[in-house]
Amino acid sequence: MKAKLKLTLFSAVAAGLVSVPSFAQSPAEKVYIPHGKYDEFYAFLSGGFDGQVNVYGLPSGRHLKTIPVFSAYPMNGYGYSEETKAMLMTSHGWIPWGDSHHPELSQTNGVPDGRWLFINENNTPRVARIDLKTFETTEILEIPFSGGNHASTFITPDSKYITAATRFSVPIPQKDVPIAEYKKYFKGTLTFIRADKPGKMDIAFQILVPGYDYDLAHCGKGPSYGWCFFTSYNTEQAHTLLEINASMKDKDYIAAVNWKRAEQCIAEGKYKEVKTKYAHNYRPPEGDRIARTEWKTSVKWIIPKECPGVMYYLPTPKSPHGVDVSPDGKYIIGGGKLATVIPIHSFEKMINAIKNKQFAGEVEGIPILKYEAVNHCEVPNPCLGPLHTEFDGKGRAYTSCFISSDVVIYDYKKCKVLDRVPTYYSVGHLMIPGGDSAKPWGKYLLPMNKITKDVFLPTGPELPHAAQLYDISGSKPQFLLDMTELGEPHYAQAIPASILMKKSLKIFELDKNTHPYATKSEEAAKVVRKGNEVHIYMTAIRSHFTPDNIEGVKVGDTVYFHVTNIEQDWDIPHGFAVLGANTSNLLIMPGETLTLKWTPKEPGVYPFYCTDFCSALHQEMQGYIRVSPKGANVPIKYGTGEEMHVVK
Ligand SMILES: [Cu+2]
Repeated sequence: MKAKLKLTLFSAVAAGLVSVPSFAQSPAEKVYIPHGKYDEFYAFLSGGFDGQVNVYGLPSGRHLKTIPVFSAYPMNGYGYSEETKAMLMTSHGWIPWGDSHHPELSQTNGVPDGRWLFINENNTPRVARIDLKTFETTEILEIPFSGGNHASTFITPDSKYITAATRFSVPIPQKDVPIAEYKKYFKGTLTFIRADKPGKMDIAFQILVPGYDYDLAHCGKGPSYGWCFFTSYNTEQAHTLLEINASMKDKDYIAAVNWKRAEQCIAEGKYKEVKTKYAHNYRPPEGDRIARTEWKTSVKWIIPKECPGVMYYLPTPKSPHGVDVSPDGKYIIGGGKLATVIPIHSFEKMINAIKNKQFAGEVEGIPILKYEAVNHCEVPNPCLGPLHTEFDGKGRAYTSCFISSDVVIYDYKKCKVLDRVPTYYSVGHLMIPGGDSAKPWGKYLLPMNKITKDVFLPTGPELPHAAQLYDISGSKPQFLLDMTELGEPHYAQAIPASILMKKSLKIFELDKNTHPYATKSEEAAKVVRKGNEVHIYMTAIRSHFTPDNIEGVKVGDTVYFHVTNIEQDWDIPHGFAVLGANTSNLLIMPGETLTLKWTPKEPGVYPFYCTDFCSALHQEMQGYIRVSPKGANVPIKYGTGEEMHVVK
């Protein structure tokens, strides 16, 4: 009888008639992706101090790709090739490193749509756009009048704007002043960047604000559409020993910015056009795919006093870090690093408080609203060191807690703690797929931790950063996986694979390659001397370069290898490296042209080769370039497998 019952239950489960409680599957089964199947989500984790974005599959936790953004990347030559160098240009010169922080997917109606991923750079203030067809960085915009760009790149639900803000206030405009005169000279800026026009990313306006530290942001949606919220700390305006001096006050502020009102002020001419210089770098995703820098020369400043209604301060305990808006747009949650409660503000109460002028004061023309007038509730005894909050779309908020190393789960309307899960250890950001959008997909929770000891095999003084994957689809969160991370992720985003997979580009069409040095057939390959420059129009196809023998280069020449991969098959890149090149290799995708600049110093014969194992005869994919002494009369000669063409 027992056996029969088992069989019947089994058949019912198999037929999908009975839903299996999520615990029926072991954690290992839930993260195992059998051969031939794919992960359910793409997850984009910032690389922190590596300046990149790292892409993982969820739930497997497999690393799929590193997308170079603010740092040069030897793996594929990003930042080194002639076509990508300009991406790293700034008003401080060429900067091949960055500190990437908060990735944000583009949205339509508040829902991630898979067009682009944005991410900010903290150290040299910049924002970037990644095209999710190619998983390549296509655009980087520098932010002037900023001393570190942290509260970025949070997006409006229509992708119209992404945010930026000064983390460190500085003299604005910069000037030589005593640091002790912080209160007199130091200011902050909140920046709104037009983001929905690829290739035309631009600063719409900056709001000049008091000299606090502006930390994180999130924009309103639904009823709070038209507003963005920024946390600030150091309202004490300390300039030294901030760990004590910026922790004096019980409350700092969340700045609520009415960007619709800012747009009105711009339209009415209530702004100041300020001269400056900053870089806008754009690499078109098709055509010649050559990055170029355009120098921008001014921004529009809004002074809050001159644009009343543009912003308000919401007192928030204590040194708040994250600010997160619930999926319905009605609640604004502050994560006060030093607070004993999690304050939840109500957007509706905020609007009423503004209407009824329930002000507790004013700073530089910015009204400070009364805490009691805007606060919906305080979550009591949540955890220690609350930082960031994500949402599962089912009325629950998840806040990471650095000091107590856990994630607290609560009903944000009733302000009632429901559960908590441990992290190993000292969690910073956390991510739920779609967890900061209007419609979270929920399902998984990924706390990202700062300290890892005891989790992985020791690797000397430095350990990889770690994340824990939880299944949150059931009534209790279930621990699934310890994941290693690259760099130090600050925040992440995830989107169902089904949205991105279908638009993922497989090759660049050779016909549409408009690079001026593209070589579309082996017959077209050639070597051209222009004074001291030698341009090599080269093709790569399994398993040879054309030309693979080159002579007539002299010491004192600058050689440009313009290599076109003329393959038109998916997943057949060729690489290119030449002895003595002091930058990087190139990794050239099918249909693409990339250029390596090479300056030989001594006469000799130098080998070059394909760096990407492309076929059984990949090791044979090599060639030689002869370099003669300065003033030698060796003519330009080139060829592959036949008599050399001589250029007379
Ligand atoms: Cu090859």
